Amino acid sequence: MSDMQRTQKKPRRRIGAIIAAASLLAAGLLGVTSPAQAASSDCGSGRACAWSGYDYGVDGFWGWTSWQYCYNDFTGGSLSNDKASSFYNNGNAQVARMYQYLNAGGPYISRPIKSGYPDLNTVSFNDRATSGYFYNYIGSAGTSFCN
Ligand SMILES: [Ca+2]
Repeated sequence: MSDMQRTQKKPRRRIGAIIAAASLLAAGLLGVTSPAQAASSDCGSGRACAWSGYDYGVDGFWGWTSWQYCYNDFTGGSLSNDKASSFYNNGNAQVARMYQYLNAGGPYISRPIKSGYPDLNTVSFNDRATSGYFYNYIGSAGTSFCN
């Protein structure tokens, strides 16, 4: 990469950060209840859900997915793997996790019931998730029960 390309890239990154900060501020001004409402309308009670876009929405190309117990591999589904940007646990009893690799492999993120991450960048997990589980079903990872 030439020096010129490098200097051209920096301002663009800064503008991106400013836009991100501005949209976080706008989201705050609109009220903290809106992401939860979006989640509860899409994500059925007792399920954990992951969306391709931020704030529990789709990104316009990829979709979203949900599971009642566990889901070994998002690949081939409407969300697909390495696409999740938001995550909500609408379960009624257990912590929900998403893992970076299939069959509960690699690093993971967790949410207690009735809570989520509207932006998975905040936990360094954007576009990384490949499998998802409620806590009591992690032991079933890799079995056909979770396919
Ligand atoms: Ca995404």
